[in-house]
Amino acid sequence: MDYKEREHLLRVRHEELLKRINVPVEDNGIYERYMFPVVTAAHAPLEWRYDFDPVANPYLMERFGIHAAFNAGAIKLCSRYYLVVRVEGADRKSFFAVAESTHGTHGFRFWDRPITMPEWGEPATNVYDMRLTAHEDGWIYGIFCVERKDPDAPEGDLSSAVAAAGVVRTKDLRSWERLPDIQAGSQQRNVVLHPEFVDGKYALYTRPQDGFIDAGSGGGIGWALVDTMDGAVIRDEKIINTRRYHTIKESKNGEGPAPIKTEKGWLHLAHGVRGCASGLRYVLYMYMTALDDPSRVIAEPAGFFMAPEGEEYVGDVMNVLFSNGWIADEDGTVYIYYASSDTRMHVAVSSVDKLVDYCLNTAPDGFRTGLTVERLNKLIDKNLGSK
Ligand code: M1P
Repeated sequence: MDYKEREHLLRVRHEELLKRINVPVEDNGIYERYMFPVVTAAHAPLEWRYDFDPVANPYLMERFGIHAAFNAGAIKLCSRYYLVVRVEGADRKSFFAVAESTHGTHGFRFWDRPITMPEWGEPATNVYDMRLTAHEDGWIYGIFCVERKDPDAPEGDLSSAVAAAGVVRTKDLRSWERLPDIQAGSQQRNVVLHPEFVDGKYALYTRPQDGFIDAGSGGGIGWALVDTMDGAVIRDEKIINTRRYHTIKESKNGEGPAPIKTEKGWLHLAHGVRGCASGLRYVLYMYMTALDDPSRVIAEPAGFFMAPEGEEYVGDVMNVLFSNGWIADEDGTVYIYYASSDTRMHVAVSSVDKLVDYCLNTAPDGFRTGLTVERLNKLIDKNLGSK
């Protein structure tokens, strides 16, 4: 195949992928899972991957490998759905890029260029997992993980790193103002800004951790009030959603996207992690907090809300579902954007009413097997009548 034919085929196939319509395939009453991933590495513009100069690139080789597109923040602006995607190159560096759709479930296209993120302090080795919050102060904030090599790592240790929370703000997702990284007494990942002021302060969901990977003594999802986002300092932090033995969040957990406000409380989506023979398993779970105190948990269904299924199990980091973006539409529809196995983005669709019902009417974890069976028998009794 000559150069021109190959280029034509590349462009036709890419366009087919971008135009692919998505359809729901699973409806468990809580959400509808959709058939196709909404954003993948293959969605990246061809201009990012190929040098279309036949002289400089006569074999039409990929000159820049895009390896994965996952862990996207999400927001709706002017009737359009936006994902700020973590795009990872073949060189293992991730960066942010905006993908836009008019549908929410398909038709996502990356903008022409990735975000050129302003640096703050020591330039980051890697950045990822942005949570977007449209705050009542009028700004859209993005909080993301900033990873730098651990300066105290012993010589020869090439994997120890330090995680901190980077902060940017924008009005249009095009121009980004970088603010100082959040200062905290521990490493932090999965930091999320609450959309409203609480007691006149900015409120953060945090995830203190002893090391880069291990939550260690960090007991779970934390809560901290800070005076400003322009130089935020976490002084007091309390744990509001704890890790627990023999649950889906035994090893660690982390807040997902910014919570959604409902008449009955704040809806939260989070990830829980446990260790098993095949490594760490990441699943999604939900909980609700009180309207008058977003740090007070009022409901938490037992177990996972979503866990990997089918191809979702497979990818760069297996057995992982992770979500840092969802969008609640004006009509109450909720688009849950989640990534599988650190590789691709999917969508599941639900509604505010269904998610509130799920949270308030699904039994909490009893923390021992006898109570699980008791709960199951209650349901069977109700359906069959006790005999
Ligand atoms: O590889 C799974 C996830 O691991 C990290 O999440 P956490 O900090 O909760 O362990 C992050 O690196 C995340 O990006 C990744 O998806």
